[in-house]
Amino acid sequence: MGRAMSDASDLVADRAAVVAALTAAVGAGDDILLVAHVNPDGDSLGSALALGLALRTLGGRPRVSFDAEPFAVPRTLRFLAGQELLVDPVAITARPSLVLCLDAASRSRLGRLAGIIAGSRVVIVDHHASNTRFGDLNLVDSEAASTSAMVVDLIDALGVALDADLAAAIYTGLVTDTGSFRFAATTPAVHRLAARLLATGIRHDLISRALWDTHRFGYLKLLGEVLGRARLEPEHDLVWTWCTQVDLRAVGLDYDEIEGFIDTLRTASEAEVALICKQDGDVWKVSVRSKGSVDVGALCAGLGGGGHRLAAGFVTRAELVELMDTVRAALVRAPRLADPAAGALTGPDAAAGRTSAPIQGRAGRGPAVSVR
Ligand SMILES: [Mn+2]
Repeated sequence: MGRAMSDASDLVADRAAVVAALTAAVGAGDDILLVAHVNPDGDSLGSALALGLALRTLGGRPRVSFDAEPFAVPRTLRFLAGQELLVDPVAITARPSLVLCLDAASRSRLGRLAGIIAGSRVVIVDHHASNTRFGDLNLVDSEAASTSAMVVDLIDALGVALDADLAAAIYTGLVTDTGSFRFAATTPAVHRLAARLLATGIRHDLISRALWDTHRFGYLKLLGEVLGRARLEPEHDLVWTWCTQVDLRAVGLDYDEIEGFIDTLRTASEAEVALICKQDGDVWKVSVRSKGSVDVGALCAGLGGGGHRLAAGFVTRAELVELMDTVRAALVRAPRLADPAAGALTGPDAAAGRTSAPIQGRAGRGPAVSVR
C-alpha cells in the first residue's frame, strides 16, 4: 500500500518543519509541552513520553500532560519511563511556548488542555485520517500504524539514539494500535520497526503482560457480568453491552481498567459491529469496533465522536435506551464498505479480491473464513 508521491513529499516537508520547531525550542530553552489525548492510551502516552525523553536528552525542557479525572497514569502504563516529566494540567500556570499534541485527532480530544494551550504555538503529530489539522504545524500520516511510529522518525531526525526506555514507549504505542500485530495496519514496515525496537533489549514479554495480561480479580468478575448481559441483534449486525459506574464500584475497578472489554465482545462471529457503553460521570462513553464492512469512524463522527474506520467512539449525555436507538438508526444508514480483505487470512489477491485461504460462504452474509 503506497501513498501518492505528493502526499509523501508533503509528509517529508511537514516532518522537517516539526523537527526544526523542536530544535529551535530546545536551543532557546523554551518550555515544551507534550500533550496526549484525554484518558490516554498506550500510543498517545507512549508517544508523548518517548518524545519527551528524547528532548530531555538534547537538553530541552519538556513536560508531558493530559486530561484525566483524577490526573493519573492508567495502571497498565505505569511501567513507562519518563513519568517524572508528567505535569497535572492544573499545575500549568504559564502558557507553554511550544505545544505538541500526540495522537489527538481534534482539539476536543485534549479536554481541559485545549483551553490551557490556547495562544501557544501548536504542532500536531497524529495518524488519524479524521485529524482536523487544528495546529499551526500539522504532521498527519493516516498510513502510519501508530503515532509512536511517526515519533521514531522525529527522534531519528533529532539525532537522539534509541535506547531501551525510548524503545519501550514506542513499542507500547505500536502494539497498542496494531492489536499486537493482529490488525490490518500491521505492514512489513511495522515488523521492521518492531525488530529495531526489540534490538535495544526491551522486555516485550513484560510489556505485553503489563498491557494486557494483568488484571485484578474484580476485572474478571465484572467482565463475566458485562459479557453475560450482552445483546446480539442480528437485524443490525450488532453485538453490544454496557457497564455502569455502579458496576465498577461493586468490584472496585477504575474506569480505565475496562478498556479491553470491547476486545472480547468484538470476537462474536455473528456480528459485524461491536459496541460497549461505559458510564463515566454523567456521560456514556461508547466504544465501537467493526470487522471491516462498516466504517464506524464515519458512524461515530456522525454522532459527535470520531476515530479510525474500524475503531471509533463517541460520548453522549443521552440515556442508554435513547442512545442505542440513535446507534441503531445510524447503523441502518451507515454505508457498507466493499472490503476485499474481509475474511482474508493472508491478504487480498488483486485479481480475485480474495485470498488463497479457504473461504466458505455463509448464507446471506458474504464470504467468511473457515479456520482449521
Ligand atoms: Mn494511535
